[in-house]
Amino acid sequence: MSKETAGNTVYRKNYSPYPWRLLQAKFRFEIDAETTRVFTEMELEPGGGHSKAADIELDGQDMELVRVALNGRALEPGEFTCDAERLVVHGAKAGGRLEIESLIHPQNNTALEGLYPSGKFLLTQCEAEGFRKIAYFPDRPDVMTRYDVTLVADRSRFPVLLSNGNPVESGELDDGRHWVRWVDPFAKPSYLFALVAGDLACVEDHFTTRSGREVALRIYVEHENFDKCSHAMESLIHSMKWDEDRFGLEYDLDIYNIVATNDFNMGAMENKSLNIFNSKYVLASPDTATDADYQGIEGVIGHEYFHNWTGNRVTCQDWFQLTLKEGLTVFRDQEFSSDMHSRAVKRIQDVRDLRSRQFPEDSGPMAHPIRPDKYKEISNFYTMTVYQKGAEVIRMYHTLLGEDGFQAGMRLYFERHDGAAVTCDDFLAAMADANGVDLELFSRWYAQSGTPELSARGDYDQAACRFTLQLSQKTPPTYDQPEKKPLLIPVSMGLLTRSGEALPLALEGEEGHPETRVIILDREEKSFVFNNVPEHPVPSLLRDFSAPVKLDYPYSNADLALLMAHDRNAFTRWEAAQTLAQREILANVERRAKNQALQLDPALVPAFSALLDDMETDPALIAEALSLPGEEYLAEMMPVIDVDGIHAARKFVKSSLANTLEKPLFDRYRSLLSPGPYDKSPASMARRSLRNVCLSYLMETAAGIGCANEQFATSDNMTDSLAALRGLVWSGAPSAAAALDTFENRWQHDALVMDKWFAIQASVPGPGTVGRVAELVRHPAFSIRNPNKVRSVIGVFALMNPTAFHASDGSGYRLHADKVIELDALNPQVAARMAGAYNAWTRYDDRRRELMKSQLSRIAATTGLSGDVSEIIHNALGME
Ligand code: 0A1
Ligand code: ZN
Repeated sequence: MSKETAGNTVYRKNYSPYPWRLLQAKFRFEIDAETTRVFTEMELEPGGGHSKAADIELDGQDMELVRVALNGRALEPGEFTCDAERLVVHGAKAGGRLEIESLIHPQNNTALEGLYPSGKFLLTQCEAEGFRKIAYFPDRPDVMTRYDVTLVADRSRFPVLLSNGNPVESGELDDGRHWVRWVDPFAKPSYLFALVAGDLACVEDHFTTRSGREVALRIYVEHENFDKCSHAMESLIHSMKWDEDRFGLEYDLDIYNIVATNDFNMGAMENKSLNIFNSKYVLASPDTATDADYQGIEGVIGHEYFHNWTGNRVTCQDWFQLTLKEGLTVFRDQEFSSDMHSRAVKRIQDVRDLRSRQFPEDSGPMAHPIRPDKYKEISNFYTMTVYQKGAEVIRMYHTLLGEDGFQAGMRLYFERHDGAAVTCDDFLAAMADANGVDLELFSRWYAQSGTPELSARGDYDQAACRFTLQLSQKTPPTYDQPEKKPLLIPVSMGLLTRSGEALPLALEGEEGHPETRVIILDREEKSFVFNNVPEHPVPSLLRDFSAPVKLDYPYSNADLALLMAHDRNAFTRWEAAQTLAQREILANVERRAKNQALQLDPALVPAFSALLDDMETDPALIAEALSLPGEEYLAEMMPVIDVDGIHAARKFVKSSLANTLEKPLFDRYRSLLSPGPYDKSPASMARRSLRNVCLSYLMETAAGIGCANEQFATSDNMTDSLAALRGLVWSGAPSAAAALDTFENRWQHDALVMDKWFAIQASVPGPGTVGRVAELVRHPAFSIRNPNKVRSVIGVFALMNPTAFHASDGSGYRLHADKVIELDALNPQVAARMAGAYNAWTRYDDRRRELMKSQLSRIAATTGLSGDVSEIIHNALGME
């Protein structure tokens, strides 16, 4: 990827292949925390795009170069140049064997990219461009080669030495060091390289693939966590089985290693046969992990495992294609979780997440298509858009082609591209060719940013028994793209009678489909005429959220109540409840702004009360329906965000419902008490989920504190303990401080549980939390060097607690900016995530805009600001 730069922006259109073919890469790492010596040996020959005069350009950062030799001859100064970003070997002609010796200093690496320390061990993180901090190398995903890696280290400090592939040899040196040689038989790009060295415990199991390969499964953790790996191991086994059953994909090596670390910038990393995980996504026991943690572990273990085919066997040509592996792999992990648990609940949770985090990204200064056209710092593009909207795009292929058509497309994709580095266009072509369809129009989803607005209108002709549904679309301009074109939007739908019966769906000239069908909007406007419709129907639209759009249909509240009670599709039933609640909350935001009294539409009460009385439906679904839309999503609905109004109105609606429905809430809460000890079955998780939603409503009533105190005192699991603690702390209960102390005393030695203790306090609504956060960052268990701690305190406060972060005196912004600046000097990637808190700054009132702008300017003016934070801040400032 030639980094043709215009103020160091990288453009997709400037892609050109690497002029050399890399036949082999051999490494010898003499590992030591202070200084690690790296010997690199590469076999190069001219490749596609090679010109005779070509130099050999290698990426390299934060390293010391000791020696370079070509074909056995040490190069003289003048035969190569080396600067802070690359090593260039001049006049390499036909290539040959290039040898390099270099030094790195892992101990000083606080950015957690490259080779770095965590606790008492050393590990690597290479995606996207971290390998260049380990060795001089063509650090780009389209350069794939086989790795032969020898690790040498002191046996007592580093008894475990791991890399990708298989251990083929090992031995002892007479100075107390030992060595292991690992060979990975699969060619791979450098971002999938990993090494781990240290004293770790290993939990082992095995899996037999359906063609009979015996795979050793090993999870490496720090010794004290040895007993917290069983759920991760089970999840891995389930993932391997599921990928065989649903996608026909088998594991391809004899070893699958996972290493858990407390110090990780992201969730986990899919390095070939040596995954590295944030310990949050490995370690669990009922008393330390919540049900959400258990599900998160299953999802992330699945995600990394599924990358072995979608990402590793077939990888990305360049980083603009990131969604090729990420959107697809998120889709696969979503499907895995849906097949393992409730499909409807998973869909609801994913859509909630998309709306509250991806929609704002698309309407803010970092808006980009799922396949971006340019970037400054690639780490800033591991986004909700590339991942979650990318997964929605894959889901639309699935909706359009069906499971069989989709799987045929996947088979063709692997047939054509196994072992190669390819593009999103290649994926689309495989889907189109396998199904004999033209997906030209669909390709716009890759190129266009922004959330499309889908507007639907119905017209009923009684005499002709005909219902006409008129659909139209418009994507508002985004910061990166002023002009938008119509997209291909699949709309899954049904029609309901006023008594909730499903009507057959017969378009003109058709026999009719029962209950659900997918109609396709492929231009700006289109009408669909349904025949034999005996009465004015209520349309059920966008079932299962068949496209990532904002839907507008003029439903009456009665229509919504009907859909909520009778629609065949669980997602649209939930959606109707959300829309009802959202209308009610936004109406109260308006009343409050006009100094009018807040009020609850009495029609809402029976709809919510019916949910509490429903003993048939999955309790987890009822819990979702009772959960009001979040403040971030409500903010998306307002041209000027009224932070305090949204919070007050939402609280008013919740509290009014809670006090009106106190008795049924209390009864349901009581009835859901688990009869026995904790178990992690989906049914038990569903009961806890509904019970704790009831508790959160009850916290608005006189009964709440009593329930929470009792639950906190008697719970045998983290899900219930934490829900009770949150209830007490958020409601400012007299017992809250003591409960926090009890919790802290019990868990002070467990980093992951302490993250929860921090997060609960940083999430308390209201400006008072600014002072509390200032105290939390001074707590001995807090460390700004640890990303999980940063996310639990600064991330929760700045990205998930609007009434605290946006405290009207600007104190939240000041504190946050101080921390972003401090963090940037240590870990730019995580600092850049935190800096995203200002992304919607132009949508607030004048006073807050000014206050935010001055902090943005202060950050921008910091000397030595990283490229990561600079890109985020300058984009935000550029919005004016
Ligand atoms: N490929 C990983 C995500 C990941 C990206 C960057 C990282 O370090 C900066 C780490 C992980 C995934 O999708 O799981
Ligand atoms: Zn991924």
